[in-house]
Amino acid sequence: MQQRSSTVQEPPGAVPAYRPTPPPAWQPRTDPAPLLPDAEPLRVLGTDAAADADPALLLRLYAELIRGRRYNTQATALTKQGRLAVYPSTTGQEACEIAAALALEERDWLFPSYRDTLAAVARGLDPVQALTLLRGDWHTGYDPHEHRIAPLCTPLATQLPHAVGLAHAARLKGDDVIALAMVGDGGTSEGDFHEALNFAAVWKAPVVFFVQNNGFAISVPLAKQTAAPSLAHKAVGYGMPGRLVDGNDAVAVHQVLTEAVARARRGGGPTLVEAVTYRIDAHTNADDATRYRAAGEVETWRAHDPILLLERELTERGLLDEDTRSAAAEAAETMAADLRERMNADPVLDPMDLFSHVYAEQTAQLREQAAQLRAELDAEGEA
Ligand SMILES: Cc1ncc(C[n+]2csc(CCOP(=O)(O)OP(=O)(O)O)c2C)c(N)n1
Repeated sequence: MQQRSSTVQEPPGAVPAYRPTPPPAWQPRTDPAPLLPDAEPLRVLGTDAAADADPALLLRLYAELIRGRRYNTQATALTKQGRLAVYPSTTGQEACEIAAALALEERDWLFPSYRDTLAAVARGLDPVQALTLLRGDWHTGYDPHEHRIAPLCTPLATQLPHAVGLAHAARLKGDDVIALAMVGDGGTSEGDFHEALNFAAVWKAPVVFFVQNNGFAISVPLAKQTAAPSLAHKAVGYGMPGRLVDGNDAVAVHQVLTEAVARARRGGGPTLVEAVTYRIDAHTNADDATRYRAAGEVETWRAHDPILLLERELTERGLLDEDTRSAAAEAAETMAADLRERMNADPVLDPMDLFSHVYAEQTAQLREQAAQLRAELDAEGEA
């Protein structure tokens, strides 16, 4: 091929010919390779790595999983008795819920979705308070500041920008606080998910985004939701690491979340964790999952149950004797009996509470409506 001369002689007085100059050498702004998730979800249980797991942690996870499963069955039963308006079960997802709670320090914040009451309970919230919203009672049901658990968010993914704002503010103030925000696979299609990830990465906010990919957004399977190689891959586009983990392996989820929290705490910025799990029950008690999925699929996942996986490991290491089993079962039963009894009592509600805690300062309209309700209640009282 003929080479072009770079030293063309211009005739005197001629307009210089246009000579294209090469653009500055292009470099990726961030090397994407270290941000990419592993090719397969991380597993610890049933692998050689399980031998390194601390027995105390395994036993703690076991007791929490047993209690978590019992909490799920009890809450579901309460919907059938009309004591709970709606319950989005986390049966089969307990490893994710428990690990999320255990990965945080007391001073950190949890940002749950409507499905994550178990994570709140595992963090120490009273189960009755955790279920208040789903019962249709008074506002959030607990003081978010006291427990460092943000209100359960029903509008999908709205908890994510809240988490970023809190974590960024904490960092500006010099407070050692991490925010862990939970979201479902469907929630990753919301604009709030993308905006939250973008701001978090640009600001290096101390946030962990924890996606529980349970296969479905109500009846919509993941394949109809996204064409991405995995949800963890979405992290790379924002410049943060994406991690993929087996969501039914309590030890693996605990490990990945603990590492992501530690990274955020030392100023490394946000991480997106995708836990691959499965929603064993219907979306809520108001949904019929048999209309959109085959029973065989559910059975395949039951064989990969988080409790089964952990029990196998504990048994192999000689850590699961009868006493341990019955102590865990008894503690779970005590919690369920207490929950049942307290949820069976009709709550004493003051209709005037409708107007409390809506705004820091009540608006004129709210004051007017409150006065109207007060007058109606007084008139009823006199009748
Ligand atoms: C902004 C918004 N759009 C739609 C809904 C209705 N909705 C409630 S739950 C849900 C599915 C969410 O699925 P996913 O994020 O995968 O979480 P999962 O319920 O499986 O935990 C939808 C579409 C909503 N709550 N908020």
